Amino acid sequence: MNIVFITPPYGIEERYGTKMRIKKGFLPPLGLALIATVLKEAGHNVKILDLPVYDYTLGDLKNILKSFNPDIIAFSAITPTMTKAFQLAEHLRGEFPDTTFVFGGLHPSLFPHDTLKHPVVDIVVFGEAEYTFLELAGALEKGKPLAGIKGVAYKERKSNKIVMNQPRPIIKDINELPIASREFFDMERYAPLPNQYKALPVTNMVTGRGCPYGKCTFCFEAGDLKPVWRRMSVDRAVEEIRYLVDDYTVKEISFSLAKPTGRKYFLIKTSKRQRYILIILPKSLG
Ligand code: B12
Ligand code: SF4
Repeated sequence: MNIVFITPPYGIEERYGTKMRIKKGFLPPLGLALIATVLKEAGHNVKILDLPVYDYTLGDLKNILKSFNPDIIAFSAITPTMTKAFQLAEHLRGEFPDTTFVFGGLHPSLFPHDTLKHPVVDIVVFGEAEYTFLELAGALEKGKPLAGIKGVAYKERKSNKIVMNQPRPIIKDINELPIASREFFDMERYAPLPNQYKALPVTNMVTGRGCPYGKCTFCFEAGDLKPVWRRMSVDRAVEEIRYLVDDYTVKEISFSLAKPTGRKYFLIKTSKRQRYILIILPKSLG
């Protein structure tokens, strides 16, 4: 199947309420890259359009999509980008009447029912989506029913009734996931904010999910749906660092975690005695 993932445009001005025109501050959306990697390994044709790093007009976007001829257009959204995701989907719906419109990401995961109430949305994938999306794409390809696919909510075609399937259990061991392929991105378009790195090329890694503290009441990481805290193994992390150094000659890595860490190093908890290993990225791993 031809599957395209879209993140709505969301500039630094909107993110931080600043009037400064800053072109940096964007990092590849690795959640999407993981889903795309899993789908590609299963034989699907996948594209990611991370709109914050492009200056496409709506016309450009439509042309790109038309030449890709998508069976599924999948929108990724967090709460601040939901309105834009809906607007974009509304603009595209008329041009792609036979394409399935899927919504996923943090906000649709928290509010799948509300998201589906919007007429433009066909299906919501809630929670971690690597395996859910793979199963969903397989079912859509073969025209199979969606009932029973864990982690999926959808509108029934005839009645328009919203159906919520069971949630999918979390991925207990995140080391089983493939390395998120960076081939889906124009890597040179990405860099953190200017005061957050020293040398280019710089990129990001996500070495865990959830938060080990999970107690701050204002935070998603501490809410009813808080993700269970899981870490990547040292071996798996080093494997990904090697890939980034060898294939993309990166000089710095920003480790993105909910847990407070800094750039260029990360902490791994080693034992119940609360010991930590500090890993500092060497100049060369070769
Ligand atoms: C790393 C991170 C960042 C990095 C992003 C790096 C990157 N591009 O990947 C940086 C520092 C750049 C960042 C920026 C921002 N972030 Co942030 N970030 C996170 C953090 C800590 C981890 C995200 C992550 O990588 N998770 C691991 C990956 C594998 O999961 P994922 O991305 O969610 O993707 C999975 C699923 O959600 C799903 N999925 C995702 N998209 C889609 C799409 C479809 C179609 C489908 C089917 C499934 C699907 O499948 C993926 C694989 O399982 C989260 C906390 C969290 N627990 O999510 C906050 C979090 C997402 N960020 C948040 C916010 C607010 C922001 C900013 C708006 C902050 C700001 N003012 O600038 C910006 C927005 C940038 C943007 N355009 O998205 C909030 C969102 C709150 C909300 N209600 O929406 C969170 C939850 C933090 C918090 N605790 O409140 N962030
Ligand atoms: S991510 Fe930060 S704010 Fe959220 S629960 Fe963890 S420590 Fe608290």
